[in-house]
Amino acid sequence: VGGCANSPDAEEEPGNIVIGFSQSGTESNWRKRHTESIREELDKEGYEVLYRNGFMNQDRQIQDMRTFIAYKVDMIVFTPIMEDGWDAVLLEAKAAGIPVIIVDRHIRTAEENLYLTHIGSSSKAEGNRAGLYITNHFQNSSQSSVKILEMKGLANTSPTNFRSEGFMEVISRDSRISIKASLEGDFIRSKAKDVFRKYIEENGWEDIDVLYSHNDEMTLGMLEVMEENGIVPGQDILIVTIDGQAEMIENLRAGKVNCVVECNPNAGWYVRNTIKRYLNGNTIPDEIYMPETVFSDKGNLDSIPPREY
Ligand code: GYE
Repeated sequence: VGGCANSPDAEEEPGNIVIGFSQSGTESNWRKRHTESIREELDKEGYEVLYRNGFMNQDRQIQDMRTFIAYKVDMIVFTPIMEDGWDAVLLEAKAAGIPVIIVDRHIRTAEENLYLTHIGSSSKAEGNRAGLYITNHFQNSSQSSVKILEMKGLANTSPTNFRSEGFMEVISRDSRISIKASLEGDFIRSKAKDVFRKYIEENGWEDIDVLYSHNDEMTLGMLEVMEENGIVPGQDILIVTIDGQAEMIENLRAGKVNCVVECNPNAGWYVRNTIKRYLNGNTIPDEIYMPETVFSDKGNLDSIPPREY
């Protein structure tokens, strides 16, 4: 009975499964929660996790994956910082017989079947939801034009591309609504703050009706700039932001932002379940989307679940 090191079942025991987890960085509270969620759930399952932080550097992330391949881990879970540039290392993993699960961001590859599945958000649906809040908000307004300032995340990443695409798809249904300027804040608070401050110095802010920001960290930086400039956030400028960090929910309740489109960082359970099902021989779907919602000043402020990030 149990505990015998030579038991033929020994290899089936979760304790023997080693997962390499390569995270893209620690740029936001959202990201920290994403990392914790995955590590917690894999620990609960008894998997051994080798964790590496790529510190927002793709070369470093590729190096981390090569380390996992050299260690002959059983599976690799990775959050690709950029969309392109992964083919070579994924081919190496494939040649080594190591299945790869991509979490959060999407990749573009020239080759087929380089990974088992993708688990994350539909960034396009998030962009759609952000657009819907705005088109609904102005539906009955007599305003003849609505000008949006878009603060984009990091270029050449799937959340940035899809959040723009989904948003455009919806706002283009109302010819009064348009994007006045798109700035790049890289998903980073200090970067968005600097870029927005410079924008205001050069262009003023009076003709901006709406801020659409691709993540909360950037929005937080921009709120500081608004305060410096005597702009009343949520009133002078309508604010729609993506993620749903605790601090942003407080701002929503305080009326400083108008709509928070949730991006769900709690991928851990889905990753754990997928690995378990795969190891048990089940077929895994190509795409696993996680549930997400919208919180806004249009009615559901009392039903926001507590946030741990
Ligand atoms: O919205 C942002 C983070 O890739 C979906 O990255 C993720 C985004 C998230 O920095 O806060």
